[in-house]
Amino acid sequence: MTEAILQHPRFITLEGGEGVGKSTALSAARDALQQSGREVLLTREPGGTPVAERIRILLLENRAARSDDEPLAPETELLLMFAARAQHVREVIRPALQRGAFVICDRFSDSSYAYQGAGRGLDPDWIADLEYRAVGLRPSLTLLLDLDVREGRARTRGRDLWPDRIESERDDFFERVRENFLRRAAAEPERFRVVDAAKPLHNVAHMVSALVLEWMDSRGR
Ligand code: Z5A
Repeated sequence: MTEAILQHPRFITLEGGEGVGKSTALSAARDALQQSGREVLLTREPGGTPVAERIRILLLENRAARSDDEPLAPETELLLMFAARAQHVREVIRPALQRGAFVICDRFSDSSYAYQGAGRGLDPDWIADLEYRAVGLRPSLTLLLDLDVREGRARTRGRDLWPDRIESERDDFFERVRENFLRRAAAEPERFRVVDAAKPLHNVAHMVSALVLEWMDSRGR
């Protein structure tokens, strides 16, 4: 079924755990792509449109901190991720690709396989079905920033007064997420490039830029 998903040649995603340095990597990827002379759109998930940003609030607000509130069921979390993604693809990503832009998205469906599939234990076949029916689009390049879980969490510790709902998970949840990302990268070496995010920030940025330029060269820019 997933063979029918369109792998768009100008669609790029960034993936990885917490604190891996996606913000710097996004800027480096954008700067490299701008050498093509085309428009480059940066966007993020969950979010990227007004409706999807409202769903993001629902997904990330730390309801456990409020005793009067009910927890979000894993199934609800997955469906909300895909509701936001369907809206984002229809309203922002597809129109940008259709007008000839490159689109770089901070997280996409691989995060759902990693967090809701491996992290929460939901069936990956269900996720594949949602990906096929509600999204129908895949990146042709995915940069996976890989880092030891504890090191990533140490980088973001203290940044937020209140960690969001997913950030509040335990280390073993994030170990499953990391392992799933790496397994997906090994299964699809043509699409994924794994970047060692333990290196200093400027090295990570340089590596991302080199990988994007190499990828553009391989497809004749
Ligand atoms: N999620 C999901 O469950 N399912 C899905 O389908 C999707 C998402 C799409 C999004 O929240 C959450 O939603 C995310 C997954 C889930 N939850 N988690 N965890 P977000 O967008 O707010 O969170 P994030 O994507 O994880 O972002 P982040 O924690 O901010 O990570 P980052 O973007 O990689 O971090 P950064 O801001 O670039 O760097 C963090 C800090 O580390 C900063 O102070 C940097 O200066 C420092 N840093 C970064 N790199 C280095 C290096 N190389 N050396 C030293 N210090 C560094």
